[in-house]
Amino acid sequence: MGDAVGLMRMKILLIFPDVQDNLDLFSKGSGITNVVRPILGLGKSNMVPPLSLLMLAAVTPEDVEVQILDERLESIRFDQKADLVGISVVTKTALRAFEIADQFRQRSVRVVIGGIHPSVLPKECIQHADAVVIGEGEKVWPKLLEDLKAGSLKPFYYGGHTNDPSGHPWPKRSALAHPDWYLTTRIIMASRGCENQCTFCSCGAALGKRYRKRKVEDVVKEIQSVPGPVVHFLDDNLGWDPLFSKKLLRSLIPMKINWIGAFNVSALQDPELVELIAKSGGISIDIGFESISSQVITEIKKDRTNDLNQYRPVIQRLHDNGISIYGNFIVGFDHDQLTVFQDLINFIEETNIECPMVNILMPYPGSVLFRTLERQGRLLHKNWNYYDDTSPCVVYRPLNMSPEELTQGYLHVINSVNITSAYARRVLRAKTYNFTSVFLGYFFNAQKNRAVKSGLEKTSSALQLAYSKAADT
Ligand code: B12
Ligand code: SF4
Repeated sequence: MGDAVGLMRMKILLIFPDVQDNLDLFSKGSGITNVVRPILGLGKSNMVPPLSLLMLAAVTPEDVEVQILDERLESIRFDQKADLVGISVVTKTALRAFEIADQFRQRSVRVVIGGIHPSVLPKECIQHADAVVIGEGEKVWPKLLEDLKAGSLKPFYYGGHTNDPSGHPWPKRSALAHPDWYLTTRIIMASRGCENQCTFCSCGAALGKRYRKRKVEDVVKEIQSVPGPVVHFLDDNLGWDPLFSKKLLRSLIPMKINWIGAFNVSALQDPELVELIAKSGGISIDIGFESISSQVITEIKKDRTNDLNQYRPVIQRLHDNGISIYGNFIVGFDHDQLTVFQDLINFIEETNIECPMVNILMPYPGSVLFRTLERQGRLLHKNWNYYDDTSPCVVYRPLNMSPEELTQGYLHVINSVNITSAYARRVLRAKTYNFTSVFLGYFFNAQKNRAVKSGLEKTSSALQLAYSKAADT
């Protein structure tokens, strides 16, 4: 394994593993999307390509051949020639990533693993890899490749979370085997990191707690260079620095684009910002409401951005400006009672949030929540396949309800709010009629409903196991 790679042109294969991906609008197998996809020319499509691998491809030296294989779109040929395989891993894909890594290593191909899961659990991941990258990849990747060439690959590389993203090259979209199979490759990250420290969230372990911005001019140029129907900003929070947000939005106005992105509630309290969102082509905004209980907001340390009294005015302001809402909510917090489900349904119906994204609380490794539940002995298992916040599977023991009650309550919410008739009703009332956002919203709601049902079938045996374990203890 320590051999130097020869003088031939080095070939790297970067892999994004497949597991059922509930948030991807066009994931395999949905009846209506199968009909609509070819009409729209989308092929066998998923929503967006993996930015992590596009960034690694961008910092790969020119003399190295690099190709991105998205397993969600095509199968892996394990007999293909590669000097190195790099795999990007979130917790939900960890076990599949290990299988892929093991297969390549059996064929003497060296494997590097990176992403949020290995950054948090490097010792677990090194069991299946020749090297693990902890933190961001841009700075260490070229060094790692040099070490590989010299035959001195190290087990761990530390990329940190403080790189200045304005120094990064643009994502290398040409490394994608099938760019036209995605809904859009116009994915843009204008900033990195989030300074909030919400206890359930593991974003800090992924891109750090320091908010770092790119130059607005550079972001604008990147958008201009990529065609596509809609720009998808992948930033954790586009609203953290209002001066930066407003400068960016003003620069987008002349471009006449449609875009979607995430903002926090407190940023959206500013009417000027909301007007700029509308003028610059913001059609749907993703908001982390998380809960409508003040006790929960305090429990999860989200008071800094989430003032419950502002939820309704902010929603109204967005709707008045023709902007639709992806509203994120979580059920199963320690302060949640059995009433949480119906309360949430009522709130969503009253406020007409078009795309409610209600999930069961998921203790992702890297979050404060994970460490707390582990310490309290409340994790039911660590089978990463079920660490998926859009699945109906509960992986911990909730405080005021049983895991089964949490699953049933969650299903009740999904079956009430993510059905097409409820979606249409909310859009009509909110009067947010932008064609693209209505189209995306329709698929989002349908997909969420379908994904939960198929997830339930797949996970029912695991659920039974987890629930009986919970009942025993
Ligand atoms: C945008 C986004 C999405 C988008 C797009 C995902 C995509 N196709 O790329 C959508 C909405 C589709 C999505 C889906 C999901 N997401 Co998401 N997503 C994000 C978000 C906001 C940004 C990800 C991103 O593009 N970052 C930009 C790139 C450049 O950073 P990066 O991915 O971390 O990669 C860097 C390093 O990690 C490292 N690296 C990464 N991979 C590799 C590989 C190698 C070989 C090397 C050397 C280095 C390396 O180098 C990269 C460059 O610096 C993050 C939050 C965050 N702050 O990270 C959540 C986040 C990654 N998502 C999360 C989750 C849970 C999911 C879903 C599982 C949700 C679901 N239940 O379906 C799915 C899984 C999708 C998948 N298969 O990965 C969690 C993961 C938590 C965890 N521990 O697993 C995060 C952290 C948010 C959270 N709630 O905490 N997601
Ligand atoms: S939930 Fe949102 S605001 Fe809270 S830490 Fe995560 S990214 Fe930041």
